[in-house]
Amino acid sequence: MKLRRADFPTDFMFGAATAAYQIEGHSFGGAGPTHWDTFSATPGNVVGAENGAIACDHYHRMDADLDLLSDAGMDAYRFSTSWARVLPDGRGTPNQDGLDFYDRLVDGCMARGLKPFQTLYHWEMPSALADLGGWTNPDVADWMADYAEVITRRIGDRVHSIATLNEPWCVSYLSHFLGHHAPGLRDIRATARAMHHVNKAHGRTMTRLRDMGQDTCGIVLNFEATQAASDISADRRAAATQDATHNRWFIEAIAKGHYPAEALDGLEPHLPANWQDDMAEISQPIDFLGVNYYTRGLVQAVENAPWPATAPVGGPLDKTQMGWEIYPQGLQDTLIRMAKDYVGTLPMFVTENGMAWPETDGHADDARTGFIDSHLQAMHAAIGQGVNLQGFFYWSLLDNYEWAFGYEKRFGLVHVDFDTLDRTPKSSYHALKTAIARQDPA
Ligand code: IFM
Repeated sequence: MKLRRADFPTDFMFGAATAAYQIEGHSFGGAGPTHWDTFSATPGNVVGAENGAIACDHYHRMDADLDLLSDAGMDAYRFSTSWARVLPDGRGTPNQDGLDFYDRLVDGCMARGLKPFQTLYHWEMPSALADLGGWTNPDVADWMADYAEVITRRIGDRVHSIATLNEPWCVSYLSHFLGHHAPGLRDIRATARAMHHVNKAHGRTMTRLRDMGQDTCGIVLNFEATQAASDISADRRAAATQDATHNRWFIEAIAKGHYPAEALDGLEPHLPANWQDDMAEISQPIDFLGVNYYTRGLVQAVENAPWPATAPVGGPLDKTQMGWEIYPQGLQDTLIRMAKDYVGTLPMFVTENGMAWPETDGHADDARTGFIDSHLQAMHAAIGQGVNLQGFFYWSLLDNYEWAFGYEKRFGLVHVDFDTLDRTPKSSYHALKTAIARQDPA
């Protein structure tokens, strides 16, 4: 890799990220059912109808996994706590085994000098709350704040930071409009409500965390480099619409207290009554912004179609195993845009960036090393242009459950054999370890 730790600011943190349902093994330790258990059990939703019941068995292998992070010389670990592991029915009586597990996880991080970056919601809605409408129910904001309080009482004294949600666009639009993720809806009213209620839940949870005296609280949003497939005005309008729903809806609500007009064009009739009353709580200050970035999105207009009247277009760039174009310039542009248009000098972290790549003999994955290298250069360039970027988390530490794609798409720095659950660091793990090694003082 071209860049080394010494090329980044002194306190810049390098880490890796995971999420609870994707690695823990949800069948262990008294966790309650989630909407991903039922979505994956419904034929046609998930490749091979695979689920997170065993996943990487991180529940029983946590120490070895934390060793992988510290052995690589990482500074921080981004993980999520599972709502349904903490509160199996979503509300009510906590699961002591679940609380104990996260207590051990945070202690395990501290013992290894890893800063724990917690995310409260990384996609597994407890089934009992999904039965009540999940993200379409306005009460979800209070349910989430209550859950945040329970887990924060247990580990809030030791976590380095708390993100309320991971990728609200996926939680709402991808899951309620495009139907790709649980709960698998394709309904504009449900979408508009979910898109507003995730923001409301963020705001309500921030209020609760502040009441509890927590600092270093923020949110993790996912961005794509949205571009028109051609220069014709209809395609440029399509790109503006997609940019509004994908890239602007959440950050604009949080940083400015309003929604973009291009998104309201289609969604406003379906928003809950008096949604404007929630915007003040949604737009309260955050302490950091997490940026997840993977690819660009080329988009074209679709004639005579209902809003948003857009369609994705395949691009010519090299692609990952997901079929996503590799476009590091988009990460640099996104970081600069966030700083310039929304958050100024607020600390930012690249909380996810990585590539899926097929299993290879001997776990040689030079393509992944090149991907990391090019995206580190994009981050470095953004810092050079004044962006207050304070860290980078590779997605993901381990090959894991890639949601609707099951276990086929491999994002890990560390290979997981899903028969034996053996872990083997890939060549990208070793390359990153070398790049971030601390130099001995001369
Ligand atoms: O695996 C996901 C993760 O859960 C959220 N961000 C994108 C990753 C890759 O698709």
